[in-house]
Amino acid sequence: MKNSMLYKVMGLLFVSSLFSCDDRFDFVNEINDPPEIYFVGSEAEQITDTVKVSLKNGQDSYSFSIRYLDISGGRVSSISASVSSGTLQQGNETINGSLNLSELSDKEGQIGLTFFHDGSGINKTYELEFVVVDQNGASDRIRLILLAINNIVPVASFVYSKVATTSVFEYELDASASFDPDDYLGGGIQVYKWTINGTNSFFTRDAIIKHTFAGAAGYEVALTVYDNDGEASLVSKKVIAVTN
Ligand SMILES: [Ca+2]
Repeated sequence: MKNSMLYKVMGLLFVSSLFSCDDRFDFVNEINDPPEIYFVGSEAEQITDTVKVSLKNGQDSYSFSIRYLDISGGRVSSISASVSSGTLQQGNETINGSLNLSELSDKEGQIGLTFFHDGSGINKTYELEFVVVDQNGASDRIRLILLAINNIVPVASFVYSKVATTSVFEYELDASASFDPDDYLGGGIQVYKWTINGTNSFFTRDAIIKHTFAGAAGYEVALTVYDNDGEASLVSKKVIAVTN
């Protein structure tokens, strides 16, 4: 028994002596692919987006997910996060340098994160960097750049024309001239709210719709548009003289 153990130790020493430390390091690196980390929904190593400095509750944060994997048979040993300022949370826990991988697979996983700006005002840039390291020390990194902005409310505008294909009272309402002034920062119109004569309201996703009025008369058509922050425009109103 003792001899068998001795042979094993000697064998290990013999195999080890075939490789210098540097050789072993090179050998490991040759067979080891580095781990990967990326933003869910984007293959880019760096993405730029905006975080709203809004007075509205629940809109002062930026939620995103990152995904990591190490498919070369190794395992991810750590994911670190550095944040220029503001607060990063994983669930309800504030991240201080290291993301919690304890409940996740060490080969691959997805982590939901939320960033809160520090409230110091608009036009401030936040930089977040995430580095994944595998058990052999190989790494990958991604960056998130967030510009703090205030939401700008959208602007409602529409024109109308008679189409009269299914009814003589059928009109086209075209709100495609409506816009969100902060579309260059990711803003956009999501919903169009039409109100006929102050009472009959309906919502559409499309900017251009067909509407059939009840008969020949004057109708007040009011349009309100909502942007992707849920904020409403001022109302745009027109009176349409519907004819036979
Ligand atoms: Ca907007």
